[in-house]
Amino acid sequence: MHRRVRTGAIALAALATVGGPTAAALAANAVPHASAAAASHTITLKNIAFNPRKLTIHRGDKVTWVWRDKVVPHNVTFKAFHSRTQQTGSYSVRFTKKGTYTYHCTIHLGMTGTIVVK
Ligand SMILES: [Cu+2]
Repeated sequence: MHRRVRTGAIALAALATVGGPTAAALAANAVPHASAAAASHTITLKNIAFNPRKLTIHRGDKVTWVWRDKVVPHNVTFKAFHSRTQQTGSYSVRFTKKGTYTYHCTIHLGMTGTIVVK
C-alpha cells in the first residue's frame, strides 16, 4: 500500500512538471501531501480467519472488513470498538492514531488479527 501511494505521488509530480514552472511548483507541494494521503485497505473474513491477519497501515488510513464466510457468523472486536456479529456485509474503521491494535472474533477462538498504524 505504501508503494502504491508513492507511485501515485511520483506520477503526479511527473505529470505536473510537463505543464510548466507553475505546475512543477504545485507538484513540489503535492508530493509530501500525497505521501500522507489516506489509503483504503480490505481484510476478508473467510475460512474462519482474517486475511491478511496482520496489516500495516498509515495514520488516517481506512480498513474495511468484508464478510465472505456466508453461513458462518463473525464479528470484528477491538478493545474499544466492535462490529455487529453478521454473516455478510462489511465494517469500516479509520485509524487516526499510531499503535498496534489487536482484534478478534468473539465466536471463534484463534480468529485474531492485528493492525499496525505507523
Ligand atoms: Cu468468527
